[in-house]
Amino acid sequence: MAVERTLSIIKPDATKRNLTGKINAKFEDAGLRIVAQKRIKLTKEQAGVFYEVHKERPFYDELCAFMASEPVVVQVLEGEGAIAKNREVMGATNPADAAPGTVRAEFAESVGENSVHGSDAPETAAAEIAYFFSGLELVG
Ligand code: FUP
Repeated sequence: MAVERTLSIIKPDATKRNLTGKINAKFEDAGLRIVAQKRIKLTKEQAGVFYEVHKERPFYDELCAFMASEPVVVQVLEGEGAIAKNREVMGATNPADAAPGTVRAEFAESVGENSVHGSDAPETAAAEIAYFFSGLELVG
């Protein structure tokens, strides 16, 4: 399997509870390498652009407000099959459905406040990485 890069976000519910290190440990234990990382505070507009694909969904407004409510940690994870591996480590969107040991099973508070985001395909990974990082910031 090819080495990939994927965009990960540690969301406001998790940064607020000081869980960045615990979540990063799960990524690293799974063989994912954090090749770029920064803590930023999004505006609601910036969150809205990031989640544009969900614009028509009933939860869009609440989602954007939540993502702008506290700092987030945006990061690029690298590894063999990193996109699927990261989603495995994250667990299902709704923590009630997330497998034991996954980030969302252990830390997420609800389907909306679910601690982490991870890209779902190579095309979205490339676009999402470019939204937050310049090439100079990616040090593999
Ligand atoms: P995921 O790829 O697992 O993050 O899930 P989605 O792309 O389906 O959803 C993106 C985000 O929208 C979720 F992380 C949280 C939010 N969401 C809700 O708030 N309610 C829903 O019913 C579904 C998603």
